[in-house]
Amino acid sequence: MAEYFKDVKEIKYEGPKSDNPLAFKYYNPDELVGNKTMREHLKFSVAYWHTFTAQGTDPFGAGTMIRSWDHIQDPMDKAKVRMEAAFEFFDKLGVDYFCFHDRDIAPEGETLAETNKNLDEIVKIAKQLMEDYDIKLLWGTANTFNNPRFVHGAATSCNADVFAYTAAQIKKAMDVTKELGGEGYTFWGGREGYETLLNTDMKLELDNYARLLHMAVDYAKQIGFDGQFYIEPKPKEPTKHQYDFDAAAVVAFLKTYGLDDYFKLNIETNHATLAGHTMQHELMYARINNMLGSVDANQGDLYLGWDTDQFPTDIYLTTLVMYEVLQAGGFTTGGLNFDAKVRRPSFEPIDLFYAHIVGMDSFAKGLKIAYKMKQDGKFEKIIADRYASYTEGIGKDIIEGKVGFSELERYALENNEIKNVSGRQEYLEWLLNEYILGK
Ligand code: XUL
Ligand code: CO
Repeated sequence: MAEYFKDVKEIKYEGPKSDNPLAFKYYNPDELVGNKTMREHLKFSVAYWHTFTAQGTDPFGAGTMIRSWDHIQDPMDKAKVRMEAAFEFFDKLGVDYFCFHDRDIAPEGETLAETNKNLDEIVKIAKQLMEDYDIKLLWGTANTFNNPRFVHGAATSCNADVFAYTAAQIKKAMDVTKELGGEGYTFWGGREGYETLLNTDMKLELDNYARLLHMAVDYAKQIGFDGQFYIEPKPKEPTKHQYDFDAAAVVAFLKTYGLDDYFKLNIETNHATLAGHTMQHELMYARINNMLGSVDANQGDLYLGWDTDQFPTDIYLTTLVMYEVLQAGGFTTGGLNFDAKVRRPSFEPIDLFYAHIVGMDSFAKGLKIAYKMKQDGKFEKIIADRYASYTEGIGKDIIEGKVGFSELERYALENNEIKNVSGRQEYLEWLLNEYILGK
């Protein structure tokens, strides 16, 4: 097999003193953090679409990426070579997982049947490479947003033919995910939303979205696919308003339609930011609803209002993400998928390595800090103390449902002195700094 990234050898752990940007300083895959190795805690995955399919286009300019398969004209030949290159990349980087959309890995044909045939051919190659390199599929998904047929949405399109096409495409993507032993399957509703309410039957669209998800649940049972289903919230972009707005909206939607037993959330940092939340907020909301499933690891730009999908380098962010993941008991089926792309001017193949290495090291460092925070239990104790009034007296009666308005009125009328204590935010930020900066 040809070598596609000739300038790069296997990326190794060299420790914090190393100044080699093609080595890990913090990610030491077999190092134990508690009773799990870093590799088991972090479950890194590469996103096929950004790293292998995308060419660096933006709304104002053409692709810039230089890739060793650029010269190949035939789309199927290109897809095959790209797949081989991808596995060489996963292997050299030392990740155990990847994620893909059906259309990232194989080109569309003239008809759905031809498209499915193309997909089958590439999946066969992927399956063999997965075995050869011992790489697993974190999750699969269907791209039901790019083709112009999805102009009005996919499951939420006003056009029933598009709904049918969407169902057929997702059915196939689930087959393929099962075939490759995928640990999960993600639904990201890129165009499941609206541009204007003046032409939108919101009730029908939401009902139809739920109908499609129920069909997916039924089909998973039918074929014996036991991977985890995820919904990935995002408030907008490409659609003006997307129904899977944020974790809270998705949890409410799943509960409303009786789907909550079958889905968890795949939370993405830049989507949280677009919804006006911190990533920690989104993760915590999912966690307290037992729905924290997987993470699309990236970060946005403070000065840009769109989904920039940058590689995560902010240690405050990676620490707080891993703190929530540890609080949730760690990943089971999910992991950290780098849904991130190199900047358009970072067009050389080596930039793909620099980008993933800094992302992996940032998360490894974040894991270690978060583990120490959790082990020390200082933040948990501060929170427990803050709510101590609910562990005794009237607070306990409220929690246990022993009192109603009348009893509480009697209590309040007699309790003429309410005492509050400081929330200590600045102290807590100092404490977080203590962990992040280290002694
Ligand atoms: C888009 C996005 C998607 C999903 C998978 O913003 O995050 O790539 O992760 O469809
Ligand atoms: Co994503």
